[in-house]
Amino acid sequence: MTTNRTFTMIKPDAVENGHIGGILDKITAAGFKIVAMKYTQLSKRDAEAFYAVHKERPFFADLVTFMTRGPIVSAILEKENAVEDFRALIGATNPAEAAEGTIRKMFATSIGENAVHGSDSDENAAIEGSFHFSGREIY
Ligand code: RTP
Ligand code: MG
Repeated sequence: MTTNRTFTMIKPDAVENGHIGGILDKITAAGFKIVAMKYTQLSKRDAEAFYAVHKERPFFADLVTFMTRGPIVSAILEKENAVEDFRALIGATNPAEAAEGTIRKMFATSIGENAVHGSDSDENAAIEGSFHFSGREIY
């Protein structure tokens, strides 16, 4: 297994509910190293571009409204098998279906407001990481 990277966001619901610390604890306890991190807020244009793959889906407008309504924490994480292991750590998209002990089971509210994002492939991890961070912000 090779060490690689994934990209995550702590979404506005989790920030509003005071879960930044709890989620970062779970991430670091699972062996992920934070190589970039910022506290920021997405513009409508940012969110539409970031989630462009979902633009034809019925939930797209709600997703953009949700993701722009308050600050997020975005980060690049490094670990062996990072993308797959992080998807396992966050759990299913719908927290009602997420396994016990996963971040979404512990901290998410609903299928739409589900606390965290995790990249779904190495290719998307690289695209999403460079969408949020310049080379000088990654250590
Ligand atoms: P993410 O990209 O945020 O890590 O989530 P995911 O892969 O588990 O889910 P995806 O299918 O990529 O959906 C992206 C985000 O859109 C919102 N969503 N709402 N109301 C709905 O039925 C619905 N379905 C998806 C969620 O915020 C989901 O994480
Ligand atoms: Mg996704």
